[in-house]
Amino acid sequence: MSVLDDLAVKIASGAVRMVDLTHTLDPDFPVIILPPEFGQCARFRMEEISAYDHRGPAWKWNNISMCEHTGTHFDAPSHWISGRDVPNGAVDEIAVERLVGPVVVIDCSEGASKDDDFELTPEVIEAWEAEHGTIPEDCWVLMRTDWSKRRGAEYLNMQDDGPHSPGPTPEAMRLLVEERNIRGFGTETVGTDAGQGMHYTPPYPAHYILHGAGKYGLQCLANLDLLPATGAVLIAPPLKIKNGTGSPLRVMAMVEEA
Ligand code: 23J
Ligand code: MN
Repeated sequence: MSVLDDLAVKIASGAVRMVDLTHTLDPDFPVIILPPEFGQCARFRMEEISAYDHRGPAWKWNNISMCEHTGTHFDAPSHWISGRDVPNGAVDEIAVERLVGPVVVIDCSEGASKDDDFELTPEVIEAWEAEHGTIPEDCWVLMRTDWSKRRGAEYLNMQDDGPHSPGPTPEAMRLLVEERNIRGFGTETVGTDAGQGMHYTPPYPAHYILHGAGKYGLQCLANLDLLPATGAVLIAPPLKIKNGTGSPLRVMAMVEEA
């Protein structure tokens, strides 16, 4: 059987399990809140055009609007100043082959349950590699924190000094990007960076280091607890927005059952 015939049969039978890693686009889903001197990201909005009524007797449809970085979304290199001159750095320029690829999951859920500012460090990555092997080149790396199970104000976790949520250190990002040469990095939190990520050098190191090297980001992922540490394939195609810096998308993974 050909690879594709085999895959189609296995998806239909459940031998290859499809996992939806996407939150529902919903006006109530939180968006990142930056310090007030900066421009802000818009939530998802939906406005009814018609619903089988005098505005359109046989059809229902809606106008929608949102920030490129609302809900479960993709970050392209052009999102960050470090990536402004990266070739093919906007979502419409990324080759489709880049949008399907292998994925590993680093489980930080225990640490994140005890520490809202839990850091993914080189030590955490090296401990993961001691168990699962070296992170392969050109692989998506997802940081599992179970943060996607939080609801309402708990998700942004805004305190007097700003948001508190887990994320990677600059050293961890340099290891993943410069030594492992990953394809991209994804999180269950509102950013690829920690809530307090502006206090690192450089500020927002995940954004700065990933995008400067032409790597991608995924944020507000869900269901990472349903993925194996290694062996899954991620499907993450952003919308083809001309010069877009990111886009909401449906993210899914294929997992071969043992
Ligand atoms: C702009 C500035 C800082 C951050 C972000 C956007 C994001 O997290 C994003 O959605 O890319 S941290
Ligand atoms: Mn983003």
